[in-house]
Amino acid sequence: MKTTPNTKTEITFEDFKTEVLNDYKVAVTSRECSLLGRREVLTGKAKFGIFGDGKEIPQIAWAKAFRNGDFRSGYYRDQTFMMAIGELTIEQFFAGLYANTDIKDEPMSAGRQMGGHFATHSLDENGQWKNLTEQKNSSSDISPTAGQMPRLLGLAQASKIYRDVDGIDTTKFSKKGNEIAWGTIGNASTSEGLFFETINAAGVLQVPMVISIWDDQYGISVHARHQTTKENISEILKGFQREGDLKGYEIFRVDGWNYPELMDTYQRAAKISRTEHVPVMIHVQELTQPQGHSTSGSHERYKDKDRLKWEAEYDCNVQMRHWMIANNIATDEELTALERRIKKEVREGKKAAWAACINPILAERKEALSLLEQLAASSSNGVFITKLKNELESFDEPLRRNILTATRKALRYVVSESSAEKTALQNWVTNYINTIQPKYSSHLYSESPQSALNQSEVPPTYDANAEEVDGRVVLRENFDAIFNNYPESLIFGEDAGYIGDVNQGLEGLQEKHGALRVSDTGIREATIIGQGIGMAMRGLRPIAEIQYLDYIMYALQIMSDDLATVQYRTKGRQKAPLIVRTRGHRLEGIWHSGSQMGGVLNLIRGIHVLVPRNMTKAAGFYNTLLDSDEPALVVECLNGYRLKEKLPNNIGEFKTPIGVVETIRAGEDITLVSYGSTLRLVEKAAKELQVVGIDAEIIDVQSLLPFDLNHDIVKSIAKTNRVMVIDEDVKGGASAYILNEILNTQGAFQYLDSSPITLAAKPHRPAYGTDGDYFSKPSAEDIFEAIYEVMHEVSPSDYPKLR
Ligand SMILES: Cc1ncc(C[n+]2csc(CCOP(=O)(O)OP(=O)(O)O)c2C)c(N)n1
Ligand SMILES: [Mg+2]
Repeated sequence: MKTTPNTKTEITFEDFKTEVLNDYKVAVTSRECSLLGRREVLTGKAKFGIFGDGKEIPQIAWAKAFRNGDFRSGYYRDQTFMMAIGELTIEQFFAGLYANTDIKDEPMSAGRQMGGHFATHSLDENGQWKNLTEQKNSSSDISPTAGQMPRLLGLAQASKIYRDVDGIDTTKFSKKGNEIAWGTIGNASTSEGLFFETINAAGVLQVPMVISIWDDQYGISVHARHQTTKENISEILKGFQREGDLKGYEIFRVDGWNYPELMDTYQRAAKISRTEHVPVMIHVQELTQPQGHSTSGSHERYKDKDRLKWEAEYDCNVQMRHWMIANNIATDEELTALERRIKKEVREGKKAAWAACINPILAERKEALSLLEQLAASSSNGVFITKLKNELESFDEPLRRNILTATRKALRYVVSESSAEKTALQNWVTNYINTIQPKYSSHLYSESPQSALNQSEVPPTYDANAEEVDGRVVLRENFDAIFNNYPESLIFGEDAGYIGDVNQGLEGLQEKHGALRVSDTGIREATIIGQGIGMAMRGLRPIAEIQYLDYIMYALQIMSDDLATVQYRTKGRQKAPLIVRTRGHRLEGIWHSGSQMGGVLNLIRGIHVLVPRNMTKAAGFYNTLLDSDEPALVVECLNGYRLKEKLPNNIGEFKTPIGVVETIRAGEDITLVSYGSTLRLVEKAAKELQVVGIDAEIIDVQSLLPFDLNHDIVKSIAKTNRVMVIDEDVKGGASAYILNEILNTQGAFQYLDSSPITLAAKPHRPAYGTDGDYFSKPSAEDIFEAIYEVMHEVSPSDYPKLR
């Protein structure tokens, strides 16, 4: 069904006709899918539908300019484009609508995302890179409007890096940086900050990015007058137009129903962007929504008669049809016949997709029904079980939920019976859940051999007379080794380039490794992450630096919605092994001492969260991560850069393992669990406690996500029978997460002789100054007294009340 870009320089009118007719065929096929798709939702076979109707013709033009190796980062309106590049068949379109969980039938997300969220496979079934230069690529869509923009920047920047940085093996990723990253966004979504942040950054970076704005004047029901100044996005972005030596954008404006002009515009845009690495904006105006926004409502509620009339007339497919007839490409009758054939084809495709989706479930139900029947025959509660069976049998279109509801409930009726039939059903249910659950839950993290969890520890080693250096020097030496060992690695962030980061962990490295690999960025945290996501998706190994943990809030949405879900939402067919480097915890005041770890932990499942207590540990984490294929956040201790550490002699080689805790002090009376900067206070308190006869064991968590995979903490608690978790987050934040892991996941409750305690910061933001810190975060005295109090409760005579 693909469009066939004509590469011959001279074509006959017959060739031209064939090509145009084929384009029309794709547009009409896509439209039929939208129309029938909506019906499938309204009749209940599919849950929700959001379609590409009214945006077909510009996408045909775009597809013709799109080449192998190029990338798309778009949104839910792009089904025609996906069809035109040959990456979405009719059957796959409906498989997405039905949430078919088989990735062979539903390659976009294996049913995890609603229809209209498109993707191609960058990885094979073993999680290894395919050759991206030999295929057309689409990064996987997300629903938050404009959330596709930050990633788009990185996808485009990768071409620049591949073109301009020597020494990278580009075989699978780039041909001389000639790839364009193509973005799409709706007119209303250009109101989002992420859009403006990305547009500015791409203008600064001068990357090959072409962004199409599909303008249908609405964002659901809200008209452009409430969205965009002057109701015209390209008008207000005019200042970005490049002029003479002043670099900027090339901006085009074109009507979305004008087939020949669209063809011309997209070819011109591609040429400029591909050869000159200039960002291009194409404002595609006068588009329509023939069926309204989505299946959730009708547009007659908010569009007046004139608008609806205009939309019917300027429907891009209708306009193309007129143009074809006017230019003798086809007759009305020929087109009507073609449209009829397509209607039939789409109906058949839909039927086939439904069969592929429902047949496995019907087979599963058959097994369940037979087991239920046998159980009913053997049970004294047979009547009730038969009722469940009949109910399950009555569904014309059963869900897996129906199968499990019936079988699980049936087991309740035989709870005090014992029979072979019961055992058979018990085993079947357990097996069924074990087989089906991964369809919905696999690939939150990498399941490939390069998973971070498969990396083993390589301890740092030291010369006998190893030098004591500032912590930042360990990091700097290690980053230097990383840039030597991994030509595809690069780091960027605010002040990360010229001065080598605000704490000098990259001192001198820009001079050594070049301004493309160690670079300064604008102050724009979300798109710093986006740069990283996009480049990581194209085979590079970016390290994105967020200057302070406090400011990760600006980036957290994109980390949560995009980065954390890449593997999950593609069922392991795309990855973005981005390392996010930041620094945090104790320094000064409300905006430079944040410890919003509870929020971070809860929002970014899918990204490893590592909290090294010193710079050697941090460097070891970077080394581990670069040998793995997963994203991670590394939070360095803001107050640790000037503390002395011995310089290892195996820089660039030692590795801190992920998900492994370290006992940094052995003790008998209580287990203290903490991480990062707080550990130094915990160690101080432990020393002072020793003086009064309390012997504390200290465990450094190091890795919050994943958490203590070997369950070493519970082993310590089995010995001490007491536990306290100490951190700088608010109560109920990270300390609650840690305690839940210890008590529930590790089952430590059974060993406890005292109530488990969490010691955290005050609920307000940390106040400025040394006393501000003392009265906001747990101090060594707070820690001492909290532990002493536990021991006082155990033995008031040994530990009389302090105050
Ligand atoms: C961040 C965010 N806010 C709100 C929504 C709900 N929403 C989905 S689509 C949409 C309107 C988008 O309009 P526009 O960008 O013009 O695209 P169109 O659907 O018109 O093609 C809204 C508000 C969302 N998905 N994400
Ligand atoms: Mg719109």
